[in-house]
This record gives sequence, structure tokens and C-alpha cells, in this order.
Amino acid sequence: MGSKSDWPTMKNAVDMLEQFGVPYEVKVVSAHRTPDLMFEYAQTAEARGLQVIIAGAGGAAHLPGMVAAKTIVPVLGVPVQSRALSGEDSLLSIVQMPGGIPVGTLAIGDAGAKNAGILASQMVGTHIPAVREAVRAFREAQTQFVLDNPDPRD
Ligand code: RP5
Repeated sequence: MGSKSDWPTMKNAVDMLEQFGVPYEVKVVSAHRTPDLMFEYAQTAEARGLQVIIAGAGGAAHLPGMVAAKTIVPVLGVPVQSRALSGEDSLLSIVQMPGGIPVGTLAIGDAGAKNAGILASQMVGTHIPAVREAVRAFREAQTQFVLDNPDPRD
């Protein structure tokens, strides 16, 4: 993530990775404040065995796109809800990549971070059955909870 201030949002992604048993690392890497570190992080990601990168940033959110430009590892972008523009700036900064350098962009804020964690787990789950089954169990429990609680007044 681009800043320590992104952590309350990005924790939602980490919570899902933990729930599904996906190994992960958490790091602040800023496109603007530590550009050399960002390049090094992205350039070494594949050799270090990373299979998916979740990059969260807010405002002029260049981190996901710049990371994606420097690695073949798939990048999921989470637009963090900014104070000034409620995350619309983050979303547009991340989602409007030029053709050729994809960033899989999620929703603004907590829901986007949570879904990034789930989506990354589904990607890893394509070749790790235990992760796949953990995601399946989560989805089934989520469905069952809704079916078991149809009355919104309860
Ligand atoms: C971005 O600027 C970060 O991703 C963060 O969302 C935003 C504000 O950062 P701070 O000023 O709170 O460190 O680079």
C-alpha cells in the first residue's frame, strides 16, 4: 500500500488471505515517496515467488499501475477512499490503464480491499486445492447466512 494511512482499508484484504490460508506479506511502498523501492519491489516480485500483488493507494493513486508496469505478476488495484474526493480520484487513477498494462481494479474502500483478498485467493486457489476449498466454504456459508436470515428486522 502507498501509505500507512491505507492500512485500515487494506486490512480487509489481509483478513481474507488469513481466512483462506494464503501466505502473504504486507508492506508500505509509495509510488511518490519511495519510487526506487517501488521499482525494486515490482522488479523482484516474480523471482521472490509472489503470485499476485494487491496494491492499494488513494488520491493520485499511481502505485498499482506503476507496479504492474514493472512485473508480469498480476496486480489487483484497490482505490482507497480519499478524504478530499471520497476515492473517486483513486478509482479513476487506478482503473484507466492504457491497453497493454492491466490492473484488475476493485471497488473503492473496504469492500474493494475485501474482494481483492478473495479474488487473489481464488487466483492462488486455481493450483492450491486447500485454498480453493476454503474460498468455496466461505461462499457457501455466506449464501446460507442470507437464506437463514430473510427477515431484515431480525
Ligand atoms: C497515497 O496518498 C496513499 O496511498 C494514501 O492513500 C494517500 C495519502 O497518504 P498519506 O498522506 O496519508 O500518507 O500515496
